[in-house]
Amino acid sequence: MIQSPVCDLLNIRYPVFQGGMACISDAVLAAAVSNAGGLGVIAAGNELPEAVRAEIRKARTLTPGPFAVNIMLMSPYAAEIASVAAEEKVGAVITGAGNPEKYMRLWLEKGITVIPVIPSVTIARRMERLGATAVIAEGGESGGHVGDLTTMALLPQVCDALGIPVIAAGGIADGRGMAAAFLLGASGVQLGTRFLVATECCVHANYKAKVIKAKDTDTIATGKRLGHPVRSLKTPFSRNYFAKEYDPTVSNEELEALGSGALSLAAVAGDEQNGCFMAGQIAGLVTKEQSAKEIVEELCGQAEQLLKGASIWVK
Ligand code: TUI
Repeated sequence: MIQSPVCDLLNIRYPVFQGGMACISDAVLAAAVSNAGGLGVIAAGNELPEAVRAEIRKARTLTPGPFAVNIMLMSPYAAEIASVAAEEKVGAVITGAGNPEKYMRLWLEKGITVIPVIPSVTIARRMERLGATAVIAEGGESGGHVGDLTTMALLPQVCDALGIPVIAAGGIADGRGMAAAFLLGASGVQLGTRFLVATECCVHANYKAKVIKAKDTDTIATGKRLGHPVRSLKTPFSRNYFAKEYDPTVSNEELEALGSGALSLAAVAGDEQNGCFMAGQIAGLVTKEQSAKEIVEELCGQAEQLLKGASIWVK
């Protein structure tokens, strides 16, 4: 059994977080992961604050376990959702795509565990100073909005710099990735791409099929020109976006407009032409749909065996 301080901190059985995927991670998926002993996460994405409140209340009817809300700080509703999370006294708040500094006191005063996603040591240090309970060090292998550093380089540097627990994200989809993250100093892992194909994940069937079919080189990071690169599967949408961002005749406003709504076209409509199918580089390792419980148990079982056997290399 793999146990870490993160399990005690959040009152969970396994130190496994489900990624808060905008448009995708709803109460049903979060509750399934929490019922499996991991930390389920509801993604607020660009949803309206009252829709997020409704998902939180729905999750409470589906699981007695703790779950988190992921607040995407680029959302125009981020401030209101920050208040909803505080009012609803969710077990934990995870933040992404920005600096949560102005909301931290509000959550901490309510006794809410605050876990920012961070892409660098500098930002990680700042979050620890502001009172973050733990951080998620997310490498650029991840799907969605990504930083520059790889998980392999970022994780040990963040672990050395901080005294609070570090959860690893980016490029992890099986027990090997989980064991490697623990050896690099992590005390938990977060997986997005693998949970995209969970039975309980509501994403369109075309999205799951694309992730299952993807191989190692099938993702691309677009949007660097706008300062917020996004990793997604190579599709007509992402190839067209990539070409346009290197075309000086295309304005930043046109690029912004091209990206808007594309994730929901993929997640809800399964639109293979115009949808943005966000997924991580590890998609090639994700080969079948499984229940959240099977995913969590298989992952932790494999990691346990690997960590137990790691001493074979030492003579
Ligand atoms: O947030 C994510 N991944 C996401 S958000 C998302 S929704 C979206 N849709 C369209 C365009 C853009 C986003 C899809 N995937 N991951 C967490 C993450 N956070 N990655 C990087 C960061 C981050 C970046 C900068 C965290 C903090 C930060 O701080 C900046 C500062 O100034 O302190």
